[in-house]
Amino acid sequence: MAATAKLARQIGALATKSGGGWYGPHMAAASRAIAERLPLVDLVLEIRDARIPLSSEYEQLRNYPSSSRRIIVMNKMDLANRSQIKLLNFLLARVRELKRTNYFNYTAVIMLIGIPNVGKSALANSLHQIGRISAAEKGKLKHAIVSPNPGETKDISSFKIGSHPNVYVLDTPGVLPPKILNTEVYSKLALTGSIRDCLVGERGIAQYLLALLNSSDEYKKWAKLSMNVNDRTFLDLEAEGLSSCELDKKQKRQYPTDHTQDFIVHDVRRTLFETISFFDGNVQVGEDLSRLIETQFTSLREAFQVPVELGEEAQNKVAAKLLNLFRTGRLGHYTLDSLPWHT
Ligand SMILES: Nc1nc2c(ncn2[C@@H]2O[C@H](COP(=O)(O)OP(=O)(O)OP(=O)(O)O)[C@@H](O)[C@H]2O)c(=O)[nH]1
Ligand SMILES: [Mg+2]
Repeated sequence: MAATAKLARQIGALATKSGGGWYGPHMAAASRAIAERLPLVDLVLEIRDARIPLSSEYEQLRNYPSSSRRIIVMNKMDLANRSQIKLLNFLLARVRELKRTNYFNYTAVIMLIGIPNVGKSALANSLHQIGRISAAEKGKLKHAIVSPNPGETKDISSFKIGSHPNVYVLDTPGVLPPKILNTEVYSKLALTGSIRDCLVGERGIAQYLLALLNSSDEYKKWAKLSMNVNDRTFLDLEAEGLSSCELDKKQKRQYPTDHTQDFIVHDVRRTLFETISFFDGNVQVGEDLSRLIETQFTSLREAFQVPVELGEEAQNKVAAKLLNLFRTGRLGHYTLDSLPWHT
C-alpha cells in the first residue's frame, strides 16, 4: 500500500498546489448559513460516505458540543428501503424523546449536513417520501435534485418527514474546509466524487484508482471471467464454428456502445484481472506500479471500445469511464480509510 499512498499524496499535492478550487463563494455562504442554523435545530445528522468514514468527516462539526444531538450516518452502503424506514423510525423516536424534555417547541427540525456528494439530498428525498407516504400531502411531494456531480445543492431547503410532532429535515449544500492539508485525504475525496474531477484531472484520479485496485484482492474475484473466455474459445465456439473474435464482434454489435453495458463491465473486470495477475513486477515498488498502470490504460481502451484515433483524448475517456464504474459500485466495494480494527 506504500506505493499507492505515495501516488495518492503526489496527485493530491499537485491538485492542492493549484489552490482551493473546490471552495468558492457558494460554499463559504453555505458554511455560514449552516453554522447560523446549527444552534437552532433539534438534531444534526452528519452524513458520511461509507467508503471513507474518516476522510468524509464534516470538519466544522469536530468540536460540536452536544453529542446527544449529533448522529452520524454512513451513507452509500446501498441502503435498502427497509433500512431507511428503520432510520426514519429511529429519528422520529429520537425527536419524541427530545420533545419530552423540551416540549414547548412543537416543530422539530433535523439538519442533514456533510461534505459534497455523500447523498444528503437522496436521503432527504427518501425520508420525505417514506414519511409522507400515508399523508394527505402525498400528491404534493417535493423533490431535491440528486446528481453525481458535487455541489448540486445550492440552498438549504426543508422536507416534512413526520407529523405529531411535525418533523422536518433540512437538506443543505455540501461543504468542505477551505484548506485540505492532508493530500492523501484530498485524493480520496476526489476519487469518491466530493471534489470536482476537473480540479484534479480524471486521469490522475483514475491512476490512483488503478493503484488501489492493483494492491487490493478484489480483482481475484474476477478470475472466472478469464476462465470463461478460455472455455468458450475451446468448446462452444468450435461447436458454433465461430472464432472468439467473430463471437465477440457478433455480441457487441447487438448493443449500443455504452460503457455500463454488462459485457463491457465484464471485459473491464477481465482486463483488470489479467493485467494484474500476469504482471511480472512488484506493485509495492513505485516504478513497477506506474508501468502496470500505463499497460492497463492501453488494455482498458480496448475493453471500453474507445477508438485509438482519439490519441491523448482516448486516455481521458478511459479514465472517465473507469471512474464511473467505480463510483457506481461496478468494480467492487472498497473502504479507502484505514480504520482501527475495533471500529
Ligand atoms: N450507490 C449509492 N449511491 C448513492 C447513495 N446515496 C446517494 N447516491 C448517489 O450519490 C450521488 C450524490 O447524491 P446527492 O444526494 O446529490 O448528494 P449530496 O450530498 O446532496 O450532494 P451535494 O448537494 O453536492 O452536496 C448521486 O449520484 C446519488 O444517486 C447510496 O446510498 N448508494
Ligand atoms: Mg444535495
